[in-house]
Amino acid sequence: MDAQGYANLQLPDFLWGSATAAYQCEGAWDEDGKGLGEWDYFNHTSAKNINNVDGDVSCDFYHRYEEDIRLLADGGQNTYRFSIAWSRILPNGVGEVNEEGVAFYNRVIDCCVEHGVVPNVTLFHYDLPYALACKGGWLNADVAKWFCDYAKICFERFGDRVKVWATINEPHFYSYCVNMLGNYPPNRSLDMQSFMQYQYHLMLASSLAVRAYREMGGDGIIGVVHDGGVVEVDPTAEHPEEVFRGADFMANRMILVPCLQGRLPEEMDEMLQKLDVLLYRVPGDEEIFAQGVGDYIGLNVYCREYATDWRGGETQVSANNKGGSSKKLEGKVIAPLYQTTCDPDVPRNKWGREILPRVMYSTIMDIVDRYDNPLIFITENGHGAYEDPDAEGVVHDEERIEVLGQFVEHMMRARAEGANVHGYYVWSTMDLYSWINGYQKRYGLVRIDFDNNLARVPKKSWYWYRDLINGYLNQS
Ligand code: BGP
Repeated sequence: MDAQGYANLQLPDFLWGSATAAYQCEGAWDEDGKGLGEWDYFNHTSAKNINNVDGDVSCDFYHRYEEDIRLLADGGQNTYRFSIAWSRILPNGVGEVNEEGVAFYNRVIDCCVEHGVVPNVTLFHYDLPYALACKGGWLNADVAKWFCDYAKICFERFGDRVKVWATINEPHFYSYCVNMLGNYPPNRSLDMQSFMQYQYHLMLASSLAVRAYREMGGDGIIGVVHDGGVVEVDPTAEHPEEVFRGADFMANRMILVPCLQGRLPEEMDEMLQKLDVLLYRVPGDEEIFAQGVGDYIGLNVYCREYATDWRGGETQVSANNKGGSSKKLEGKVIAPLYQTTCDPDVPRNKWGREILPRVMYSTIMDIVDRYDNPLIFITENGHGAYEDPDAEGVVHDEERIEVLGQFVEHMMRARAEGANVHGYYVWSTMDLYSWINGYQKRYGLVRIDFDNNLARVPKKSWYWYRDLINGYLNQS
């Protein structure tokens, strides 16, 4: 969708907001008819829940959504990105609708509308119903249809008020954590075959839902949210073009090409052969991809993929799930395509991720140049930290303000140069459950006191963001 297409929608010229996801904030894990989710099961039973945390209560958004949405609106934000828990709508993933689940999201959406906040709704943010996980989840050949049937229910029930939809959050990173890192359920490690099959089915499911949305006469926009990390190649690499091609295929193109161009990447078969992967596809899939082009791409911008030549080792991956107590950095070797490397001059957060705000600009411009300047929303951008409040309970998160401020400047620079960017969402609206790391790693604009009745206290960054939004709105 081009700039004129966006202008024709009845949406603010720029969406300024923040984001959450159902499992990470709702709590109420077994209330009002909700079915078991894969994360409920994993966190309650698996030894691989290494930090021994869960989302059973979390911020209790399920009961306190009004307070959270009011705070968001008071902070000048005109949009809220949240996700729907599939197992609240369909406790078994398919079949009977749980009306109490529908009623909850109706309340949330109505509350947004009452506060003049545009709801931006993600249909799947990592939380598969357990009943479907038992049937192989995203590896099952029927999963695209299951997802599409669920999506259609959401379009029907909420589409009168929801005009911005995302099908799936981070198909690439989700598949990577589930199948390669093995830190998300069902914890497969270094399973390249499943990693690729997952992405394929996730994008097929997404395209099927996009097609269904149009067939149903949906009058909003629908796209995919990608963990958009631009590939940058170490200047000392011997084969920079090959490294770029391999890393970009692995990190981006299985998602960007289907979403923005309605097909599979032309290099896919060649790459899969090198990776020794046999992808299962059926006749008719290509047509679904062709008919399921997204209206926009959502980018969750945190860091880049900093790549260099493959040095001959076996495929391996690592992540830091222990925060400050670990010396591990994020990294990977993807034999025989490339490996990531470390720039010692770039600062890192306590979980080993680079803090490099300029990647916002390069991530956006890379997509502008190579995918015909599509409509873009920055659907997440955040800074994870350990935080302590002062005596009044206020968090002085100057570091977050500094880092996010730079990210926003780089986004605005891209916009000034013609990028079709129309939205920015801070991750996260309030402190919430961080996958694997739990409640120590905080991203929120609002502090949640998990030890004191889940009290909400805006952080310094909440005030900073409110003023920043006002500043930009007054300029336009
Ligand atoms: C994104 C996810 C979010 C959120 C964020 C921070 O990949 O879409 O759900 O969790 O990353 O990640 P983490 O909490 O693991 O640091």
